[in-house]
Amino acid sequence: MAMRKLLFSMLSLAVFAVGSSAAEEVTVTMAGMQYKPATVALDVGDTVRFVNDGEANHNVFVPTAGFALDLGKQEPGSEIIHKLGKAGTFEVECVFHPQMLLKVEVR
Ligand SMILES: [Cu+2]
Repeated sequence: MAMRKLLFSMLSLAVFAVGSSAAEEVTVTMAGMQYKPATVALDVGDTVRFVNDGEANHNVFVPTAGFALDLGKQEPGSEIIHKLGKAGTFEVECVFHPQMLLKVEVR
């Protein structure tokens, strides 16, 4: 009887997980002097997890008007989670490495 009750609880959880519209999270890594992936498309309320898995300091800097952002120096081994607040397209740069570019499209 207890087993049956447990099974029912697990099924309820599974249905809940599928039915809920949980926010999505995409991981962007910074090793090799580049953001990977170089383009992400997400919805308002979703999050981007910036992971510095390289050996240099990196940064998340957004120069795009209306989306200006500077998350400061991000050291190797650290991560920053950023929530996307509004729709639009903006570019992310690293102030230390001008060749690092990431395009973020928020729907
Ligand atoms: Cu960098």
